[in-house]
Amino acid sequence: MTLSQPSGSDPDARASSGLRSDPGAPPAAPAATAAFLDEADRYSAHNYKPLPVVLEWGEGVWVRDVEGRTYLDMLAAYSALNQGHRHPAIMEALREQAERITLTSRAFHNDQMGAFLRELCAATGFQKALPMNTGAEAVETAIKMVRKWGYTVKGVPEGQAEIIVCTGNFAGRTTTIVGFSSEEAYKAGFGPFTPGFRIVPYGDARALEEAITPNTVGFLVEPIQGEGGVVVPPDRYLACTREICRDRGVAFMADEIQTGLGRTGRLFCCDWEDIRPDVLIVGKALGGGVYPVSAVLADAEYMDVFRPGDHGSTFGGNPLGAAVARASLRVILEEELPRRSDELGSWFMDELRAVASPHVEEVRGKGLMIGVVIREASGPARPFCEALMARGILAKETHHQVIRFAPPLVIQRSELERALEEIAPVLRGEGVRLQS
Ligand code: IF1
Repeated sequence: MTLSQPSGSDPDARASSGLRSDPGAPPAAPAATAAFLDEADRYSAHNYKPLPVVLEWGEGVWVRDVEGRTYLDMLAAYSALNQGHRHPAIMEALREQAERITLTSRAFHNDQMGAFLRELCAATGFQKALPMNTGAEAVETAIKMVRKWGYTVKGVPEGQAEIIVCTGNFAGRTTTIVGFSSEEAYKAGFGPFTPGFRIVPYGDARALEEAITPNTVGFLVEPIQGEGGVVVPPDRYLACTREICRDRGVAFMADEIQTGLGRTGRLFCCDWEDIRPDVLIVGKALGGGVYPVSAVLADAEYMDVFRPGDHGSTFGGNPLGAAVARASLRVILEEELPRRSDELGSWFMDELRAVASPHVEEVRGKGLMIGVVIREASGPARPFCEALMARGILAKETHHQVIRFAPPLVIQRSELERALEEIAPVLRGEGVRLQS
């Protein structure tokens, strides 16, 4: 049985549509696909090892490859597609603004940035925002802000500021950020690194307390670690560490680039413990899957350390990104994506846990940010993702053992039910080239 073509889909959709129940090891790439793979292999740096699928069309939760095969997108570009592929309201905002003006630089004002930041501050409850483009740029911006706050407000000696991060962190790929990664694979060959960072075990509030010195200016933490393997910290970890930071005059910096904007079942993952960070970092879905938009949010105590000319970027705050971000935020709020994520995610995790499989060690996550941990004895998660792909489900492994399920938050329950019909047999090992 296959699903009917997604509603309103491209009329000239070709070949087999919907999910397929034709399990088995991934077939050798068909001719059209192979040509694209060869071209990418020839001209692109080999900094990724993507699944051998070449996508040419997407709408909502569905994507289609150059062979005409349709897939359910269970990765959503690592939570940059919370609103789904080409959401109509976001595409309309993109088209309409593209007909007016797309880029001014910050040498001049534009008529979209102020409204975007006003709406973003209203949605997050912060006084001010600094718009950037990628998540890494926003993290770097937050690091510069709390360092300067440390020197000019807290009184830390110039050049001595320390920021505490956690084992298993992932905050982007710049050399400063990978410099405080606990993953050698992200660091190898890229040194020397930026000083001023300390690493403590994720989930251990006491370790944070013991690592704070008079020069500590910030604690940078993901409320759930995505790349780290969808690692949910112990209950009250965020509330405890937030309190420690308040007591010790350290900025609590929440990296919600992946967990934010509805992904975990609340607008922000910090909302689960009713905590308000000093600094909130957002990105990914803020751009609605069509444009890179990120931002740092904080109150004036922190944000006002910036003076004209001491930070910026060519595209930060551009009118096209701002118009898209306004529509992206509106969709998240008006379509109640956080509530959908919470309700569908709870149900979906229960269903995944009910799959009797000797290969699954644990199902964990919050909302529609889910990780299925494959036992070491069953080998890495990659072959399971390849078997899922053969059945029309696109998912990505992280940290070798974890299959990440994070579909667009606009997904329907019926689509998840259909997906489970293909996911369950794969989790039980059907069609999986188990590598011991
Ligand atoms: C890749 C990972 C996810 C992030 C958090 C900041 C950033 C990210 C919590 C930086 C970005 C992306 C980067 C992308 C794959 C993806 C990823 F596997 F790399 F780690 F999602 F888990 N904070 N995550 O997750 O944002 O600069 O990319 O806009 O680099 O391979 P960015």
